[in-house]
Amino acid sequence: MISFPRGFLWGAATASYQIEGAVHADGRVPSIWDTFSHTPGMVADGHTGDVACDHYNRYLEDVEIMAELGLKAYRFSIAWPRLADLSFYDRLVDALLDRGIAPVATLYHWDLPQALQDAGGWANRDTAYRFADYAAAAHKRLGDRVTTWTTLNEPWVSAFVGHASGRHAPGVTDPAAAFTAAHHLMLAHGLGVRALRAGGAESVSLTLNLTPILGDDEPARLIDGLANRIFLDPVLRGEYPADVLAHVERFTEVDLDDLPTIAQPIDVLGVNYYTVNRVVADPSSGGNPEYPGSEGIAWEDPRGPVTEMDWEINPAGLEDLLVRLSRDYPGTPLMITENGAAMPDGVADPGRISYLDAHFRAARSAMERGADLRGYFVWSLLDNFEWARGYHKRFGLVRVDYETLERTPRDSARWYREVIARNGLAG
Ligand code: IFM
Repeated sequence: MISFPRGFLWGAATASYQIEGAVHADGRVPSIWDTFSHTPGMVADGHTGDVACDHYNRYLEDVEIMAELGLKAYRFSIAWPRLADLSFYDRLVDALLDRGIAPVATLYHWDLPQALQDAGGWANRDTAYRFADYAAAAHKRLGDRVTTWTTLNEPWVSAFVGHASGRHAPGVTDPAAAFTAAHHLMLAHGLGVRALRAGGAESVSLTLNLTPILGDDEPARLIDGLANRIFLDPVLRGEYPADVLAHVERFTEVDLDDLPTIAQPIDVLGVNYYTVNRVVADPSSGGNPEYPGSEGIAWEDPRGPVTEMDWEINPAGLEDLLVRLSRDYPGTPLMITENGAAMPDGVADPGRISYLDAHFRAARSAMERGADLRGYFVWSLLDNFEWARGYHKRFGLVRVDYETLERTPRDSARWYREVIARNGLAG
């Protein structure tokens, strides 16, 4: 038996636009993902989040499923476009607490109100201040019951997939805007932390998607800078790494006076881990638009088995990442806020079970090597709207039939229930 420390926080995660639906309910205003998904050609088969899993109306059933799984915590995001009426989250949080499940709230999982985008979005510095106001308001409403708050989910994706490759909303393809957005997202995080602390929040965190970059030294160093250190260092060390800053300044200027605000102490770093990337020097390569300035670097194909996203299955990458974080950024407890796999549809999902089993073991090994890991949230509780890939990619422990909206726990859900119950893995 491989056991985890007492109190290890086993959970599952979702995000507002990916599951809620009910996009016109109770005064919700449009978000950039409403606009983007309704723009022909941007999302596979024209899928949108209009209905999604209808979690907004079926949350009680979903909380019941969570209770059956024995989840200790549930990570969800609050939709900024619902700021005018947050009563849905009151109901959700109360239902979770009734069943002894700790609510873990993320304030921004990519659904920026369209009106803010119309004023410049994350490329506009003012959006960071608007975020802090929103954080304060959400905390005022829910902070008596929600003790764990995350400012942003995966700012790398918002900045670079949203503004460099344009594969995600708002669909901008401007490298300078992408670097500016990255900086403003970090400023929003810092201002948000301050606002949450001012309201008395107990535990405040940021969630980053961190991707180990393997391959030739020089290209791997550059891409690691643009994928990982560009957020880790400003937030946890109060500085841009010199190589990253020199790279950013090729495209735009950032206000370094913001760094003390960005580097507000946090209580936990959320880590979203799915895969590794492999890069090599290749003078003929035009680079990857998600990493502006990566001309001369080529991305290699994944090695070995992949998930339905074509992402290499590499649990050792998670172990190394957790050990690296605890070595390079000591003193910040870690939480895996997302890990999971898109697998072929069906209720039997042995691939997902073996993916999770291998990653749980990797996390446990990292803890033995010194990583201060406090919990693990599986992505995702439910099948959901996988952004530009629509509903084709299924990440859920629980299957969703998009015709009937019926939920069916998969084999992996039953397996996860056992893991949680014994706080460990058999054998
Ligand atoms: O579905 C996404 C989630 O919104 C953010 N992290 C990665 C997941 C899988 O792509």
